[in-house]
Amino acid sequence: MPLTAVVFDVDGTLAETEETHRKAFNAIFREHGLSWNWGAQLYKELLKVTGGKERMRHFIEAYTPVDGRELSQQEIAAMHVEKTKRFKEMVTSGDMALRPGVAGFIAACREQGVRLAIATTTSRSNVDALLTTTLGPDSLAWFEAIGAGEQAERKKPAPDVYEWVLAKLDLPARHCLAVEDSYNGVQAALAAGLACLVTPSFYTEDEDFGGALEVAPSLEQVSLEGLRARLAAGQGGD
Ligand code: XBP
Ligand code: MG
Repeated sequence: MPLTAVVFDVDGTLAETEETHRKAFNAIFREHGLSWNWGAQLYKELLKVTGGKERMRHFIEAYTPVDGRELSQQEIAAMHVEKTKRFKEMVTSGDMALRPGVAGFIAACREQGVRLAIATTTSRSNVDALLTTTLGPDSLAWFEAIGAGEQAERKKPAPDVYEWVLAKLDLPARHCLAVEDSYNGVQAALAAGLACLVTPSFYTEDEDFGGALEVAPSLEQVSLEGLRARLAAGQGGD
């Protein structure tokens, strides 16, 4: 099948953002007088639940922290709004960089007429902050569909955000390739029918990526021409 569009995950795939997410969560917890502090080892476990609000709820239920039991869904949502604001400030004022090979791969897609899209569980405003900070203010327009947490009833590993993106692109899944860094992301892409290339990230490098088309250390090691040839020859699980 021809490769018509590439659909990128954001966190961990375009950039190593999860440490910034973790610090933003901890800052907001502190400001709310909560005694929670998510360390890297705990955060790795918590990342199995996608979505910041869902992760906070899971933390309260699975770890029963002191001060956690009385938090309502509304309070969690309000704290998450503050966390999103803090994350954006950290991204736009800090030294956030794209992962190696990402800018070149996106440029190659644009040069070769391969359409671009995003499928992420994070909030849309975080995507905008990351793209404009790293790729420039015009870059949002390069992506024909930006599916974010707001668009998906169920977050990854459910296929919802990919299905939303496919509908926006008006393309069948077999014409698209997903790029992900986590097994949750791979499952979402595969469940929506897309072939999936994986570039594992800091928090996901020891995960199992069964079903992926290819696993590469980063996009620096991946040739778009090679992928297009493989998919055209029907090696994408079509
Ligand atoms: C990323 C996530 C997100 C971020 C935090 O998963 O799970 O929840 O950790 O962002 P993916 P929010 O890379 O599969 O999109 O707090 O905005 O949810
Ligand atoms: Mg990811």
